[in-house]
Amino acid sequence: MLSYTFCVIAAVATFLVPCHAQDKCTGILGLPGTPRANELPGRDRGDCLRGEPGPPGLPASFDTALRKVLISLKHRLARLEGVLALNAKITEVGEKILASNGREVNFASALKSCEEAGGTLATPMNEEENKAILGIVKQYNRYAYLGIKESETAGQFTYMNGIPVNYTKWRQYEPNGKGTEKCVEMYTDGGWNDRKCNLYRLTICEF
Ligand code: MMA
Ligand code: CA
Repeated sequence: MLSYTFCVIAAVATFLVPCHAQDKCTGILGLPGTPRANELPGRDRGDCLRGEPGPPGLPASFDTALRKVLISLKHRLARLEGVLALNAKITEVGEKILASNGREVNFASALKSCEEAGGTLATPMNEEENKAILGIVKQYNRYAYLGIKESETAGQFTYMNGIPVNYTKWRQYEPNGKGTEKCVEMYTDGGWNDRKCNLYRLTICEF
């Protein structure tokens, strides 16, 4: 697969960058050289003349073996996800996986435990994700902190990376903290409220 990808990129690059000076063949790597028995193709300088064959490669059978490994890993992952979803340990929404440890802690601790697990606090980017997070909020019947914070400018809320939110689900009259409630909690109806960051709220992470 990788050698194929490389080949395509090299071919396109060769197509896009015509060679003007045959004596200055210093361009990008070119099309593969002719493979010898039990070797992967070498790589020549495709912007100009065919170059030297690449160094001896791995057996072509390696590619087939890697495909098999990938297929079995996919199966294994699908089964693990099935088990976790069946036991309501994870929720999959689009490309995201949501999970809670069931703990209620302050905002900083919730964020820390999500990050230590390789994720971040659940951050709804659209209605579908908000509903998926709401499912977990309802499961535990506890309000949850979201991965959203108020910036230095009161009333302006951003994702953890500082980018302003572009989807919101504020409840009526929210946000009303005007700089005094810098975190955001999700209620059991899915609506949002700006709230102080030192309360005990359900930890929901996204991965
Ligand atoms: C009310 C409402 C919220 C605010 C909290 C703070 C219970 O909800 O005014 O917007 O965040 O009070 O306690
Ligand atoms: Ca509020």
